[in-house]
Amino acid sequence: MYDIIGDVHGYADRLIALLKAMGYTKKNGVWQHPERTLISVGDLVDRGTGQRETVDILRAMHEAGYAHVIMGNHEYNAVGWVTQDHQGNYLRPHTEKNKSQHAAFLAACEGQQGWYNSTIAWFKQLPLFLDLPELRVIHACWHEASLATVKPFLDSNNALIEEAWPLSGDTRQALHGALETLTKGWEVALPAGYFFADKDGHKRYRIRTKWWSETARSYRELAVGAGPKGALPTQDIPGGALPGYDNKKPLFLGHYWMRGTPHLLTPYIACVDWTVVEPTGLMAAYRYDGEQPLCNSKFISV
Ligand SMILES: [Mn+2]
Repeated sequence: MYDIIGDVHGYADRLIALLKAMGYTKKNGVWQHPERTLISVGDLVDRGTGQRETVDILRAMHEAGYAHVIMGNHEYNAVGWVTQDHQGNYLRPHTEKNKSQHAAFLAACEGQQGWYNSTIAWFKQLPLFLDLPELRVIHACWHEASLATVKPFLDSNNALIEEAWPLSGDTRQALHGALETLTKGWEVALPAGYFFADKDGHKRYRIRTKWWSETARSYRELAVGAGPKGALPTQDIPGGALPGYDNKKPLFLGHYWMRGTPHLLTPYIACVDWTVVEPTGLMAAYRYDGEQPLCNSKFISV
């Protein structure tokens, strides 16, 4: 069965510790388990000191058939950093904010042009999601309408086709919004005058939502992740309706900077990103053995 691991963000030492804790061993240079397949929810890069090592570990596992790796928003942005639209603009604008978010990866790639080119090419081949018989995996938001929008732009492995990349930055195209939703989540603009500062001190005027929630209605209840919740309005989000989830199969996500002891979001949804990037955070996984609903006791973390 499957071990689904959270965002690594270049913390290769924590990744290795988690692999060891789950009984994986390194043979012929490749981490592997005799009975289990690893699944990474993406976000391999940015922030930590083991950028290249993280990619090398997971790419080797992927290519040897011991792991699935899907695209996180950081891989999506890494491709966009070096890929231009039809007007010659980078898909990921080279602003100071974007540059600082990507700095650890770019620094690790300095003088490593061959490795960098090869890694970007590999990122482009990563599927946006997995829909296996037993489970689904996506980085941020399983949204049927967005999945339908991107479908004509996907290859048989659910990776974006080459022609889709230059179009993906065009905010007038439905493709752009759909990719943003799938990889970055369902975001909602705050009412005029409201903002919060994220963990890097950048002002944010939109919140990431608990898009799966069937009960929460207000901005404050629906906000997920970093940011002082107390600063958010208690009024309901106008129009209200969030996509929700159909619970047809267990779903695994990364992305959300969860804090505390790993636990399920709902009986059918597990986020495996428990914020390894912070000193008190965890590198976590969910060890899936076919159970429905999911179970809090199946999390493991280091
Ligand atoms: Mn992440």
